[in-house]
Amino acid sequence: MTTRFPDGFMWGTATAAYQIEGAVAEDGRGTSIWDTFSHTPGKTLHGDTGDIADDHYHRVEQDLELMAGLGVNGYRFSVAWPRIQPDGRGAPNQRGLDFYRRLVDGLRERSIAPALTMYHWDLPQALQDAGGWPNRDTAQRFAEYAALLFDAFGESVPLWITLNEPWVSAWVGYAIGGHAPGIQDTGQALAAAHHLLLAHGLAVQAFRARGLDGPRIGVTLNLAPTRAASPEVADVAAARLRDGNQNRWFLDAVFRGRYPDDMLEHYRTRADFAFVQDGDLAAMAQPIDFLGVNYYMRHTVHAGRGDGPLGINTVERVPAGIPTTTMGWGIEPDGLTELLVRIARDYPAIPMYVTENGASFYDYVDPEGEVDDTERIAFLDAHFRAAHAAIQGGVDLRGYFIWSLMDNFEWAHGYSKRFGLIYVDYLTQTRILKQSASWYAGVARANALEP
Ligand code: IFM
Repeated sequence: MTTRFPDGFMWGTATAAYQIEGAVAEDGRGTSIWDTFSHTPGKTLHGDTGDIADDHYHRVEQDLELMAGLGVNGYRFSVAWPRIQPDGRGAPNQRGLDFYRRLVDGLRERSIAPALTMYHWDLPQALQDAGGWPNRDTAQRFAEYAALLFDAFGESVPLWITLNEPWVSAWVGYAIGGHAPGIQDTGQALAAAHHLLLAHGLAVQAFRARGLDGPRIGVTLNLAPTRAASPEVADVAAARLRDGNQNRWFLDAVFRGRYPDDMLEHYRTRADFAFVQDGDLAAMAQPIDFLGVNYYMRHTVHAGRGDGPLGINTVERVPAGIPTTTMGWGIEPDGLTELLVRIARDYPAIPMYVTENGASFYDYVDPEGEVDDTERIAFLDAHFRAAHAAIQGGVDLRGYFIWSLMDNFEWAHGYSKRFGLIYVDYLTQTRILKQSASWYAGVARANALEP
C-alpha cells in the first residue's frame, strides 16, 4: 500500500548560513565565532573554514532554481547574525538584509515556504568578546536582533525558528569545546544554556508584540531517544542522566517553565545557579506555535568512569549490528517514531516539524558523472516511514526538512562529511543532483511513499 502523508505536509530541505554562504567579508558582514574558531589552527579537520563554503551568497539564484527543480514546498535556512549586526548590536546592515530579502522573495516566487532560523551558531565575535552566551546581556542582544528580523521580514516568513540546537551551542561550544568558541567550562556551559533559552523566550515575546497575522514561531531542539545499554542500575541511571542533559533540560524549560529536579540536583554540585533570575523560566516558556525536532540517532548509554564535562560521564555506543553513517551515527529509524511519540505523550499538544534529518555517506561522482547514493535513499525512505508511523500514532507532524539541500561545511569535520541531496564539487562549485535528490522530488510531488 502507498504510504500517504497528510494534505499540506511540508517537504523541505535545510541549510545554515555559515555552512553554505561563504562571502564572509562581503557587504559589511562582521566576524562570527565560527570565523575565529575555524581559523584557529587545529580546530577543524584540515583547517577547513567557511570562507567560501558553497559560495551560496553569490549563487543564490542557481540554488533557488535547484530547489524549484526538486519540487519542495519548504526551505529552512538561517540568517547570519553578523551580516545583520556586524558587531551584534545597533542598526541593521542594509546589505545584509538585502541578501535575505532576495532569498525570501526568490523562495516565495517559487512557491517554497521560507522557514527562517535566527541563530545557527554564528554569534558575532564582538559579543563573544563581551562574554558570549554565558553573559546574560547576549540574550537581550539576541532579542533586539530578532526584532530587526521580524520588522524586516515579518509577514513574508511563515515559519520562524529562534534557535537551532541550543544543546550544541551550549555544551559543545562551552563545555566540550569542540565547536566555537571552544571553551571547556561547566559553569559557563550551564549559563550559556540558560541564556540561550532566555534569548528564545525574549524573541518569542518580541514576535508576539508585533501581532503578526499568519507567521508562526518555534524553536528547534536536537533530541535523541535514550536507552540504557543494559538493565544494570548504573546503565539505567546513566541513560536517565543523558536524557535529562539533552532532552528534558530543554523540553521542560520550554514547555513547563522549569528545569528537571534530578538534573538541577546533578548540576548544582558543579555550578552555582546565580545566573537564574526571577521570571527567567516563565520567559522561556512563552507559548510557541510549533516544535522543530532534529533527529539523527538514538543514544544507547553505558555508565562511564570518571567525571566528563558537566559530570555526564556516560558512554554511547552503537549497538552491534546497527549500520552507521560516516559520522559513526547509528541508523535507527524507529528512534524517530519513539521520539515523536514520546514528546507528544509527555508534553502539551503541539504541532511538530522534523527540522533536520539526513545522513552523510561516502558519496562520489562516478565515471558517468552521477552520484548513486542508494544508501541515502534507503535511509530517508525508512525515516519517512518512521515519521508516518508517528503520525498514525497521533503525532501532529506538519513537515520534514532534509539535512541538507547540498553538501556543506560540517563544522569541526570541515568538508569531509557529505550530507547533501546535491553533491558539491568544492574546487569548481559545480552542483550535481544525487540520485536521492530525484527520488526525494518524487516523494515531495506525490506526498507519498511507494510500497
Ligand atoms: O550540520 C549539522 C547542522 O548544522 C546541525 N544539525 C546537525 C547537522 C549534522 O551534523
